[in-house]
Amino acid sequence: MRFIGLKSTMLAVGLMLAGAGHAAPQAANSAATATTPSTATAPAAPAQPVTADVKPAGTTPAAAATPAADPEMLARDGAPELAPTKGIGDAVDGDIGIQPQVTKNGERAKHFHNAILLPVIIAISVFVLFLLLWVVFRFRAAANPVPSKTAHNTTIEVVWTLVPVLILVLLAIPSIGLLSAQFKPPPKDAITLKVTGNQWYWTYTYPDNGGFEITSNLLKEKDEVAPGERAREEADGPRLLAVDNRVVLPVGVPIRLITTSADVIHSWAIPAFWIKLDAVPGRLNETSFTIEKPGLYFGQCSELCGPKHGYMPIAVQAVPLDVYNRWVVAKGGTVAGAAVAPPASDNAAVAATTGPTVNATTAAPTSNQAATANPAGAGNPGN
Ligand SMILES: [Cu+2]
Repeated sequence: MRFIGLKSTMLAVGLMLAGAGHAAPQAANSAATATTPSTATAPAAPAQPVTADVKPAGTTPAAAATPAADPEMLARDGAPELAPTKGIGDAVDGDIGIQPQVTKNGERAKHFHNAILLPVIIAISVFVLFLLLWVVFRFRAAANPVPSKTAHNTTIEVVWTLVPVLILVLLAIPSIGLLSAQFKPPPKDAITLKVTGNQWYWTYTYPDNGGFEITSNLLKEKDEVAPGERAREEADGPRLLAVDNRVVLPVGVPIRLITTSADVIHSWAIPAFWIKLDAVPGRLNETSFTIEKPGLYFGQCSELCGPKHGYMPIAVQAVPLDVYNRWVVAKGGTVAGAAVAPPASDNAAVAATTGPTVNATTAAPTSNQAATANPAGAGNPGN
């Protein structure tokens, strides 16, 4: 009977761990729901983005010096010149894993995934596989002609119920902490970026900077553009990810991200930020993040939104705060705490005198669509 008890114990442990091995990834998935960036295309390159002159974290918009428009700083779309860095903010062929993260939550999530979830999942899977092979060979009919008829063992049943529960609880603690960090409200001095999904392009509004708006379309390839239309170049970014107007955001300053949609549900996702937020018509979704490193980061719409869903990429350019402020002014926006004389916009100048308060958003959006001649709202035909 002792031998039968031992066998039963081993089988029970095997079954128990099989259950835990199945359940653990589910816990991981549920923990990361709503904000898990796509991991299928994740590179893990160590290189740093190229931009120098990083503003220290924690600098607030109000502390900014008076910015001045600097046309020489600007690339064709009005954003500061910055070419993509291989392995940063984008997928790399053949790589697996999660992209290098440039937000605190992203680093935390990546660590949780790599240092906790993966080892637990692998250990359980390997142990269960070992037990299965052991059972298959040791207790096959030829080696074990008279099988045990043991049916119940209360101790084992309690163990194989409690141990998986314990494993899940231990995984849930860091998981729930991460989930709550991802939805922590932004501080009052955060800069707001309002993202509106459209079929099939994005519009971005900067309500804290005078309410100007930019429209971001996919840059088509040379053989796809109409005469006079701008085609993608290498410095713009990879095919299907490069856009005509990049979103420019400051480094080290909390960003309040608000998403909504003008038509169907889209999802604004940047893997390097650990951000994925649905854009739902008639609703505002909100989250926040702080970009820690300057660079160019790419993402895509991550909610099936129609036939051209794959042709509405996202490109975020993270720059030091003073560069961001100059870009804002060049776009006709206003900068907090600074007397600004933006070009060609009386409304923006009025907003500047009162500061970027709630009413600043009533200023008419300033058009900036000269960069590519891609008409706002036209979307892209794709391929
Ligand atoms: Cu979409």
